[in-house]
Order: sequence, then C-alpha cells, then structure tokens
Amino acid sequence: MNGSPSHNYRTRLQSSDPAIHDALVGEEKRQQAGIELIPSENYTYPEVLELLGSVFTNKYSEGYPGKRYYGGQKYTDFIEILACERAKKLFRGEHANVQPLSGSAMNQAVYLGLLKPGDTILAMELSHGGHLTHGAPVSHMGTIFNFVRYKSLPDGTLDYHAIAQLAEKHKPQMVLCGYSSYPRDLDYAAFRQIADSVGALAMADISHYGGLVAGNAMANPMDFGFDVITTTTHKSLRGPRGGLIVSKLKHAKAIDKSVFPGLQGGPHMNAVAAIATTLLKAQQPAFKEHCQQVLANAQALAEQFHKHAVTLVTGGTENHLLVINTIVSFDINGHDAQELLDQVGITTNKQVIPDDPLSPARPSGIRIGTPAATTRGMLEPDMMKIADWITDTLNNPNDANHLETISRQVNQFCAQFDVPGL
Ligand code: DSN
Repeated sequence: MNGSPSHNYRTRLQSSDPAIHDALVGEEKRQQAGIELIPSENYTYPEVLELLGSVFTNKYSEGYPGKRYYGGQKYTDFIEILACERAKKLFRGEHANVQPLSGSAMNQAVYLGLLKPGDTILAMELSHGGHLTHGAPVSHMGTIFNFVRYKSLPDGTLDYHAIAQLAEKHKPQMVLCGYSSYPRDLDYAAFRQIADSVGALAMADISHYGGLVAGNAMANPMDFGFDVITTTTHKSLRGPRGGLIVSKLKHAKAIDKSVFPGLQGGPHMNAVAAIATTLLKAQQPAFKEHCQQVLANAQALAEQFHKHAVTLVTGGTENHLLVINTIVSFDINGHDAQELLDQVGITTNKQVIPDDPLSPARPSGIRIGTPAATTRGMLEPDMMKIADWITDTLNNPNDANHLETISRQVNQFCAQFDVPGL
C-alpha cells in the first residue's frame, strides 16, 4: 500500500482531520467484521469508489449533454451520454436520465413531470411494502398528490381484481407498483392492464431489485409496456448512491425538464461516471451469475428459518428480501431484535409488517436481504449458518455469554470474506 494514492490520501486525512479519519477506519472495520443483511445496502465496486473520489466531483454540469450552462463539458458530456446509452440498453427503454441525486428525487421528478398536483396515483400501502415516496401521508408527495393505496392479502399475494376495482373507482392518472419491503414478485402484465383500463400511466419503482432486473434474474416492467421505471443505483445494482429513470421516448422531455431545472441543479458528475461504470459491470455474465446467487441465498435463508419455525411475512420470498415477524417468532419487537443482532455483528433493520399494530419505532418485524452478503461471496451453506445465528440470538436475548460467543463466531466467519474496496 505504501506509496499508493490511497495510502497518501489516508496519511493526509489522518493529519488534517484525525476525527473523521478514525471514524472512517472504524466504519471499515465494522463493514469487515459483521454480516450486512439490510436488503437495500451493498458493497460497491472499487472502481466506483475511485470515481466517487475523482476530479469529476469538481465539475458543475447543469443541463444536459450539448446543452449545458457552464463550459468545460467535454468529458462530462461523454460520461453522461455513455451512462444513458448503457441504462437504455440494460433496461430496454427508449430514454434514460441518470441525474437524480437519490431515489426520492427520482420518484418526485417522475410524478411532478408526468402528472399535475392533485392527480391520483394508485400505489402500495407503506406497511405492506410500499415506499415513503409512494404517497405515505408523512411525505410531501402524499400531500401534493392524491394517493390511493392497495394492500397485499394475508398470504402476501396481491389481489389484482381488487386493485382493478380500486382503479375503476378512483380513476388514477398513474398506477404505481414496486416496493421496498415486499418479498414477492409482481405481475406487471396485470398492472399494465389495470392502468390501461382507466387510461393511466404505468410506473414501476424497482429500486430494491433494479440490479436483479438488469441481471435478468427478475422480470423487467419495460417488457410489459410500462411508461417508466425508476431505480436507485446503489442497492442490488451495486453502484454509487443515486437514481436513474428509464422511460418511453414520449415522456423524455417532461422527465428531463422535471429533473433539471424542475427539482435539481447541478448533477453529481462523479456519481454519473460511477453509474456508467456500474451499468457496464451489470452487462457482464459474472453479474448475471451474482444475481442468481442473490436469489438462491434468499431461498436458503427462508428454508433454514422454516426449519426453526420462524414466521416470515408472506411465508417466504421470491426475491432478495425477507421480513421476519419477530413478535410472533420470538416475542421481541423489531427495534429490540435489530439491537440484539447488532450486538452479535449482524446488521438488519426494524420493519413494520402489514397493518402493524405496533409503531414504526418499535414495529413487529425486521427486514433482511442477501445482496451485500452475496457480493462478499457468501453462499447457501453460509446463509444456513446466518439463519441459525439470528434464531439463536433472538431466542437468547438475556444470555450475555451466549451472545458474546455468537459475536465471536460471526467475527471469525466474516474474516474469510473480503469486502470489495478494502
Ligand atoms: N432506505 C431504502 C430502503 O432501505 O429500502 C429505501 O428508501
């Protein structure tokens, strides 16, 4: 490492801001020593880390390639055009915008670009797996637009007939599907048909499983004639933090204007460069194999939890994530389960379950997922061990010695797996 750019930057940071340097080192150790199971997190590529810390961060590029408001855009135009071309190819769309600074900004840009304030959007209820930006009353989108929410059935499936009836009753301008905590796949043909039946636009927010769609491991809504899909770039896709929008050509102008100047100023060109590289990686056969392993690992986790009689919301998973009802399984709320698992080096997040009787701060479950663990090279037998540790931890919340033993085992186990970029 001595003499390498990263060594030099570490030495500089250590002397100029030791507090932040030490926090960085601490976070690196934490990421190495524990098992990351938050389904929206991942370990990005070393190339992405390099680009995020590159001189592209210095550049302002308001506007779009060929139509910028500042000079000096030879290379920024090049990377943005390439990122958009790669996004269109990968997601089979006619238009792409890679400027959204985050998932929330990207969804807001679509609603505000394609709809009018007060328009009706049919979307999934938050506690059933939808996202805050899908019209949760606490989000600004929930006050600007009239969201009508559908729910899943007790077995976790969606009643498409009931959703069609809601559409017939409320005549939405947009039908939105996609989720952040729903462990099942979706019937995009049914959603498209429901949208068509009332003349609505069809939008899918595939943020959680955008990588799995890119890797052909899950269905692509664009293949079912959707108007627009949105995805964050840092979850299963493994890229930098950000958002991208892929749409039909007829929506290109409205979406672009909505992102800039509607919602944002200068895009983060270091992230745009990193998105371009991420999308190239996602075209490779190795990424497709990785996506299959993400799904296989989720199945292995679910099977092992079934052996331990742990209750999973919807009974299992068809994607990369699982939701455990910790109240029914262990008589522990999701907040306390998350804290206990943190103690043994397993990172999860507390999660509301459908129509949760408890509060979001101390809900009835936790959410876990396999993208990050799979990126580190963990396979099905490793998932079985992880399910055993989670079950053992939550069955023994007050046994400090036992938790200490599990923590040591987790730590030793993690030492076998490199963290990309470290
Ligand atoms: N925070 C993301 C997730 O965990 O699903 C969505 O905003």
